[in-house]
Amino acid sequence: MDLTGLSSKGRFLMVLCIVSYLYKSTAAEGSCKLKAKFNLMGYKEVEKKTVVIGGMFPVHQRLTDTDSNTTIPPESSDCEGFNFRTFRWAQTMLFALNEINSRNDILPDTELGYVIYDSCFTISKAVEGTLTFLTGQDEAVPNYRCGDGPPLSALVGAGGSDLSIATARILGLYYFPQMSYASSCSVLESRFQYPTFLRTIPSDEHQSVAMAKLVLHFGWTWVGTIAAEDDYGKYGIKRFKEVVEEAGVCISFSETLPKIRNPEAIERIVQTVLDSTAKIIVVFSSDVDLSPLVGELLRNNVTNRTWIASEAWVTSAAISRHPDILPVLGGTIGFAVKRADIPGLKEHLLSVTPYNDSLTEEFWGIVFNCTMNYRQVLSGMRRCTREEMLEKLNNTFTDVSQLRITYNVYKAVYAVAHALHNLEDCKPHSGPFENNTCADITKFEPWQLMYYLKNLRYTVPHTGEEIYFNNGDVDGFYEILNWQSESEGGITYTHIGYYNSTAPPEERLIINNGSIIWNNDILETPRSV
Ligand code: TCR
Repeated sequence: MDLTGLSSKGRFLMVLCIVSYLYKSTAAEGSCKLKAKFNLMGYKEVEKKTVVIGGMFPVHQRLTDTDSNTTIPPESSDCEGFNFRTFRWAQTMLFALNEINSRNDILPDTELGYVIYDSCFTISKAVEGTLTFLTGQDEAVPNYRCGDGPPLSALVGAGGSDLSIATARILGLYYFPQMSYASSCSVLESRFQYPTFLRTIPSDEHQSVAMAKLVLHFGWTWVGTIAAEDDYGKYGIKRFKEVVEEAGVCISFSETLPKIRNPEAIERIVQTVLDSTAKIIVVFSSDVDLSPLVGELLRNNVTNRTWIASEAWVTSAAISRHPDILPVLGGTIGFAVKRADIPGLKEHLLSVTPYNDSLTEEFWGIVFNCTMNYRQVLSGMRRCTREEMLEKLNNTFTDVSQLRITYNVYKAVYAVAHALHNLEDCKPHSGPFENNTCADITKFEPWQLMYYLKNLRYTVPHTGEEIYFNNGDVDGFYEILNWQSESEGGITYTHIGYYNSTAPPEERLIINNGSIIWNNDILETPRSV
């Protein structure tokens, strides 16, 4: 394949063409077409060395259906279903980068730039983004990167475990570090298969065991399970079942939530729940995959059950802010990763404008039901006035009360920055590499950064939490939350205990039974049948 030919085509595309000299061969041709819709790039042009960090977030929820017409060249699919929660995660990466760039004690002589991809909750998009990132092209040709711009450091992403499993296999080939904030699946523990994967979210090995311990704690012996049709759901439930079955608990039913819209399958699951005598139901799923089932449970008014929530939906506004959710899901108990307050983040989120990039433009249009696109105005849509105010809204994007995965994103960006800092800070002749050499921040190899990530220990700003990776993983710690009714008829997540995988076995699960309010506002622990 003629690689030079490819680069001269100038098909490298940016949404924000801030990085004019980043890819000389293409920028020289002045071809900055707006084609790769969901890539954001940028760094300030200052007299500093620059390193680029990649980010990948599932900002859209799915691919748009495309017809399989093979008479025209195929194009990369579009995405739809803008998700405010995951867009907050992406914005948090920008916030953390700004914070780091304005500090003098981390990377004082180096500026961090970024490239952010939307993985659209889809493996193919995640793979496409990874290849684009590695190659610097909008065409995914591995092993090739045009121009000799700033070095790439690590990829923060990719979202769900099934996406990270795919991207980690590609990145692993190049020994390129990946720092995940949400991919918790236990299979990602294997350094043999995923040599350069690290994460700031604990492995689900801990969560599955914690859920099993919770079931045993209440003396339940008959439970139903529901899992998302992905690695997160399948492996999470598998491990849970292993532990409870060993302790003599029986599984009444095991259902799988479809990934692709399938109302009949959802109705069947509701019927199974209704027909079963099991009153305790464990659900390992993301909120996106669980939503259709919740809608159907509400329609059928399925009450009198106790739902056990995995981390991915326990504090999801998409589920808990449903009107009339209380009779159905009130009393839910679930596991949540550490929460934090991040000073300044709210202001950053409120400062987003529709002019930043294509994602903020789309966000603005959805939130204010208007458009910036003159063609759409001509076809009758309301034009955005610029007077719209984010401050006045109260939505998931600007809600900073449950910063959990968001906090993991923050920690992940800081981890990469600290590792880069240590790499730059290396003392000549006493470096860790062959013959005591150091790496050069302007042209280091991915494996050299991997060395610093593996040996990293740093303290997170504002919270003081100490982060280090044990074979790529962090310790298993979860807060246990209970969905209780709020005065205005909504739901509050009440803290009823925690699970700490590093404590001695009998002290790992701590629950204050007395503080729990079960479904239907009952105070007595429900029985499993
Ligand atoms: N791990 C899941 C994905 C996921 C998620 C979330 C998605 C987690 N938490 C919150 C949306 C919202 C935890 C996985 O696939 O590994």
